[in-house]
Amino acid sequence: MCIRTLTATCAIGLLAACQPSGQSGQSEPSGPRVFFVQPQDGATVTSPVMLEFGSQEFTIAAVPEGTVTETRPNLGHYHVAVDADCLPVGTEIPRAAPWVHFGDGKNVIDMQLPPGQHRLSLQIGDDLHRTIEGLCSTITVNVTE
Ligand SMILES: [Cu+2]
Repeated sequence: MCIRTLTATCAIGLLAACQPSGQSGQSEPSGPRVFFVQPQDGATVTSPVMLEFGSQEFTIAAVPEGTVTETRPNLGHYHVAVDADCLPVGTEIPRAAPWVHFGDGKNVIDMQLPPGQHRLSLQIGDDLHRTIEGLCSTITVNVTE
């Protein structure tokens, strides 16, 4: 929709519809996705680190109470892991370290992290905590004392 010469105009009026391609080597396809609102990828932070998650074209909801036997379509909750990668599609996310489930539908946590460089993976799981295609994002942060 927006050609390159109109990028400045687009940035003002049509930010959502016109994202320059090739930014930092990553294109951002449209469609459902999850991302860290903060911290930024590559950020230098101090512990505890406030993590905030966001989603686009996907609904975040708490897992229903009681025994859950089926999932609701296009709906899920966040999971975050420290120094771990995204799990393959369809995997049940372990209810154990390094994974933390946000089954209550929350999107923030103050996380204690030891100094050094850490990889943070944010991944959506459905009501049965199973991963969904394309809904994972990994960033790296540097924790200083
Ligand atoms: Cu879960």
